Amino acid sequence: MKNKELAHIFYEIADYLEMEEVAFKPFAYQRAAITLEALEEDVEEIYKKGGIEALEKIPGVGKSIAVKIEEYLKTGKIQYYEKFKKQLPINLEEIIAVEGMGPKRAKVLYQKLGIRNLKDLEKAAKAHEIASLFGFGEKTEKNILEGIAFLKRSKGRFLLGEILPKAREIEERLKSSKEVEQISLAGSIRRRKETIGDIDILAVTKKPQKVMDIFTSFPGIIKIWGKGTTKSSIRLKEGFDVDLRVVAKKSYGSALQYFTGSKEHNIITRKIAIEKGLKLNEYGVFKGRKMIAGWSETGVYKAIDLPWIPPEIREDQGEIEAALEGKLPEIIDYNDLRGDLHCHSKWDGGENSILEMAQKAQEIGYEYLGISDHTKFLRIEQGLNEAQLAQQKKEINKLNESFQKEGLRFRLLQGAETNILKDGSIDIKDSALKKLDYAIAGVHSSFKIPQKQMTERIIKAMKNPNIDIISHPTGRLLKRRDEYQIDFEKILRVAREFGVILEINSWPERLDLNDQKIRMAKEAGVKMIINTDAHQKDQLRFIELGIAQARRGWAEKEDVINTQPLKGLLNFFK
Ligand code: DGT
Ligand code: CA
Ligand code: CA
Repeated sequence: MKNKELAHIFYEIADYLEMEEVAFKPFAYQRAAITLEALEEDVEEIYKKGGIEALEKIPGVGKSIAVKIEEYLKTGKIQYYEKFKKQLPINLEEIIAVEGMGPKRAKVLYQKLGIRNLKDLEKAAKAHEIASLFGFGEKTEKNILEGIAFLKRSKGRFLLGEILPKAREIEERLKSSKEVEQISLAGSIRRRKETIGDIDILAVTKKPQKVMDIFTSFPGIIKIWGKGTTKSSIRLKEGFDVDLRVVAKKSYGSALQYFTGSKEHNIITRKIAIEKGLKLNEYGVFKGRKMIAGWSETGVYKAIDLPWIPPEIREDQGEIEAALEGKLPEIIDYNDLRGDLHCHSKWDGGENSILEMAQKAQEIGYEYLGISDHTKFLRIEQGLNEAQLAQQKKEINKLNESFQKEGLRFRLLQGAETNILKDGSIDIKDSALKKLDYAIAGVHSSFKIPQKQMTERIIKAMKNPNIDIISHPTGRLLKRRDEYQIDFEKILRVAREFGVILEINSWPERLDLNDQKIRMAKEAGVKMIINTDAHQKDQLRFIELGIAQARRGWAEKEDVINTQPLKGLLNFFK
């Protein structure tokens, strides 16, 4: 599927155009990129079926972008993009990955200091060559160094949301071969960790040679690290590695248990086996020379007197102790949610109308969907003011009436994602907040204030009786920005006391709260909600990433309010 590659190119074109200070156009390319990135259908299929006209029907894709998609599908290149790259021979992606660096700044730094890549940037910042440039200053220079240090810490790891679709594609491709009898993802991707080092896949086949041939001739391979009959490793052009292991059918369960990890979890399961006079490894569970388990994973756990443990919590964070005591949590299931309360519509610059968002939600099988557009403080996001919220309410009421007439068991709710200003006040009047079905508040500015001030700021918002939910409570962006400084225990106490719900945001870069904080919230008796923050209807499917995170944080169904039917949910907001 070339959707992602095209999205990547269009993002870069948008960056180049922004650099040239071209009006509007960057936005058009960005829109196209966002759509393509989330599009479920294969753009190549769309083109094959309906040609350039069909491409133009993709939201956000106009004539000139459609032509470029066609050019890419036919030639593998887009001249317009190649020209930009030639004019400005820098590693733009690498440089703007640094928090606070944008395309315009990258251009200035190239012109004034010849900075082409991250290494140059770091060298210049360390030599204090940047601070003196017009429009930069010492603070920026310091931020650049901090940003680089942060990037280095997350180097070589990929976002789950970016890698999971690809992993599934590979799995499906192998599965469709009749030689493959059994197959599963393993390693950190099966545990749904928020970032992934490499993809591990396990398969059973009678013809390992043939399966490895298929695997090592996948399109998009840029390197074959190794090829054998039990293990092969490749690198894909997206930059990540995939390991495929072939195991014997009778060892499939134990191999799956072994290669799912985590390593720390496995050390303990192996120890338990030894204490029982058994041996546990990737080939099976053995009593002396006799194999007593191995073909199924459940059987492996059972052989050492443990219940099957969901992969998401195999991190040696107390799961084995809990299992031994029969106190393993019944973690939330991927099918438990009845709706999503954090999504954006066309009203605040999102991609789809409220109706389109609602239809997608119905398709997913939700009972409700909450529209929570940005509010006025965020001008670039076209945030809504009080009057617009009132107007929007009318549209939502009308849609609900029509759903009712059609006999659909589905309701739209109106919320808003308001801004917690620096002093803790909300950018929308209480009188307007009262009229909403619920209100979300989030920090979208002044991230770098001291811990005490940030904590007080959020607490003040939580104490506003009209605020129900705090969105992405720690503000971190994976591989980009650390959490802002807060006293989380204090926030939990206030959330508990005032009945405020903390969000588990499913956006691939956010996954905020993280696993540890989810567990803390659960233990403190604080309710959570899993939302997507979708700005586009296809992004509603990010929800599985948030659910995975909730599972990793041991959250159970009752800890998460959008597992409730509509009535129960609305009770929380009263
Ligand atoms: P990643 O790829 O860094 O996101 O993390 P994993 O957990 O996928 O790690 P990876 O790919 O190195 O290995 C996959 C699994 O194989 C790992 O979760 C557990 C198992 N494994 C690998 N090496 C060892 C080892 O030395 N000892 C044990 N017990 N298990 C190992
Ligand atoms: Ca791995
Ligand atoms: Ca691996």
